[in-house]
Amino acid sequence: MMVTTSETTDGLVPTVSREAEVGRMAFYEKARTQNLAPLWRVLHGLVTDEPRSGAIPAHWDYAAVRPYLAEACDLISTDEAERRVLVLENPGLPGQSRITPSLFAGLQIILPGEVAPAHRHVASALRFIVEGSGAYTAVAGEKTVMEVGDFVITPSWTWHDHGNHSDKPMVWLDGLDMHVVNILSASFRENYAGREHPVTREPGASFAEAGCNLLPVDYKVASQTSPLFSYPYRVSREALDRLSRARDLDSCHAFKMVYINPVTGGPAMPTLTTAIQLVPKGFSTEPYRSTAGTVFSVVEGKGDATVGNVRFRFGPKDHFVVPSWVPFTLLADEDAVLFSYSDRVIQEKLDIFREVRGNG
Ligand code: GTQ
Repeated sequence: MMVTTSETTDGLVPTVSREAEVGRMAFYEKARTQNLAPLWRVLHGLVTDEPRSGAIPAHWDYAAVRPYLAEACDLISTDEAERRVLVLENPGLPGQSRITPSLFAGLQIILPGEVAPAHRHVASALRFIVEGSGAYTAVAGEKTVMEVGDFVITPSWTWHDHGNHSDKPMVWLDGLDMHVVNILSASFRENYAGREHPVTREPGASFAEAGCNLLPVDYKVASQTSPLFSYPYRVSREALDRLSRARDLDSCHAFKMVYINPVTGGPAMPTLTTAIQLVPKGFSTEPYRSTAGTVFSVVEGKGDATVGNVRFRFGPKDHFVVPSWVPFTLLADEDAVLFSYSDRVIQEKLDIFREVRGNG
């Protein structure tokens, strides 16, 4: 057999004669009949030199998105839709309901008088409130009223319904881990027999139990998810404000706090890292990249974000995504507060998380 060499992206590799190639193709086809496939044809696409997420930097201006949410309300009720959500789809991953390969993001809108019926699923959800005031989410029999900037958790396999008794529409960002659950083939879901799950606990019960640096004596940890399912914005905003006076800022993150489970000291959710950060007026963050693709929801302030080669303005209620391994910076013209979530906690559990600070 005549063997020559040629230049490819992998460097100098042997090429084969046409005759040998025909022989190999016949072998591949024959092997397929036995459910066998040659690794050498796909190896470097499977075990890549660097993360190749397919996701690209993208942003959703709220002024552009909001009319679509309104139009969705004209077209379908919450009852019919079950959850009236417009998915924030990464343009690099069209038709897959993904903002990154592992993360789901959507904007859910619920009108006055509507109830999103009770169901439960293995996938965990986070809500980050974007617009409105006074609608509630009920988790495992406890209702909590939601305000802009609140972070609310729906732990895995807990009954939850959402309702709006206020006089204005309510919009929140949904972040779910269902793509991770699905890749592990571990998804279950079921509807509750009624529309709303019965309320069995006082509002504020979870906060009393776990939110005051106190725990009931002999408290048993029942799950890895925080028993505090609501983290009100007024509390996190004040923490950021005080922190900004008490600590030096971080060159890449300014003042960034992760939401924790107060019982374990670990992350608030077992599959999603959630954070709130303050970038003070005039501050520009140093370039930062990590293997954890991250979704941002802007609460306050305006500025410029540069994500890879894409530069855009951000302002309140806007959303954007920084894919894995893409360097980004934030420059705030006004004190800016941003919520974010990623799959970092999963990567840390698996010892595969990597980050680079600065122009490394
Ligand atoms: O509110 O339960 O955006 O089950 C996607 C799936 C929201 C929810 C979503 C869901 C929900």
